[in-house]
Amino acid sequence: MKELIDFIKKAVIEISKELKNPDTSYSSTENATGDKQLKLDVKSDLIITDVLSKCKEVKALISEEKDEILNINDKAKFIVAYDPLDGSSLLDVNFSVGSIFAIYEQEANAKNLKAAVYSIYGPRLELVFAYDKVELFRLDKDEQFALVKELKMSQKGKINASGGTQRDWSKTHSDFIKSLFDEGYRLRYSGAMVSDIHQILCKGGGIFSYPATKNAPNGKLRALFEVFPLAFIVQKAGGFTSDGFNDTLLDLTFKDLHATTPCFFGSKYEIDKLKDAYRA
Ligand code: AHM
Ligand code: MG
Repeated sequence: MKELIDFIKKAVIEISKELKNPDTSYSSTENATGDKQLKLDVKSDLIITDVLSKCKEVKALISEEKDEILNINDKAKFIVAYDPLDGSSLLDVNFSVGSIFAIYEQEANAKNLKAAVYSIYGPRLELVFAYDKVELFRLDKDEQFALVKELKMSQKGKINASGGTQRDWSKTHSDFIKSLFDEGYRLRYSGAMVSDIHQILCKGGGIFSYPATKNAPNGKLRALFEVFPLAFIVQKAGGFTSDGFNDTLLDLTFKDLHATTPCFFGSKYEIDKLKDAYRA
C-alpha cells in the first residue's frame, strides 16, 4: 500500500504542474457518461495511467474517463478506481478541483475498499489519505507531502451544500434543505464535490448532498470513483453517509463500472435528520 500511495503522490504532483498551464479548451471526445472532456481531464487521466501502471501493487485501473477496466498485472493486489479531475467544469473560473482515488483489494466493490485518497489543487497542493484514520498533508517547498493534521468530523456542522438543479429536486429534498437553512445553516457550494467535501471535513462538519433529480433519478455522481472513496473518507473521519434510505453508502452494490447514486455525506446530526426526512 505504501508504494501505491507514493505513486499516487507522484501523479498528483505532476497533474498539479500540468494545471498551471492555462489551456482549458475542449477536446472533441466524450467520456463514458457523455460529459464533454476538457483537455486537462484527458491529460490528468494519461498522467495517472502512466504513473500508476508502473506500480507493482496495481492489478487494474478504472477511470472515470475510460469505458473499460484497464488490466495491468493479474498477480497484484489492488484495483485503483479514480476520477482524474473532479470539478473540471470549474477550471475556466480557477476554482479548486481535485483527483479522487479508491483503492480496492481484488474486486472493485465497497466491501473491498481498503483506502482512499484525494488531492486538492487549490492555492496549495493538499492530499487527504484515509486508511484507519484520515490525515491531511500539504506539499512543502521540498516537494514533499508534510502532515498537517488528522481530520475529524464533529457531531453537527453549519455548512449546507446541495448539488443538482433546484427545480428538479423532489419535494422531500427541497423541504429537507430548507429546514437546514431555517436552522441557520449556510450555503457553501462550489460545484466540485471533492472541494466541497474537503471544506466540510476541514471545518469539521455540515452536509454535502447530490440527490436524485427528475432528469437523473439515480443522481449524477459515480459510485466507484467518487461516491465510495469520499464515503470511506468521511466515515473514517467520524462522519456518516447515506443514499437517503440505506444506513451507509458503503452498503450499496453496483454492476456497472459507471453506475451513479444519490448520495449524502455529513455529520451525525445532519445525516440522521436526512434519513428521518427521506424515510418518512
Ligand atoms: P465531473 O466529475 O465531470 O467534474 O462532475 C462531477 C461534479 C461534482 O464534482 C459536483 O459535485 C457535481 O458534478 C456538480 O454538478 P451540478 O453542477 O449539477 O451541481
Ligand atoms: Mg467527478
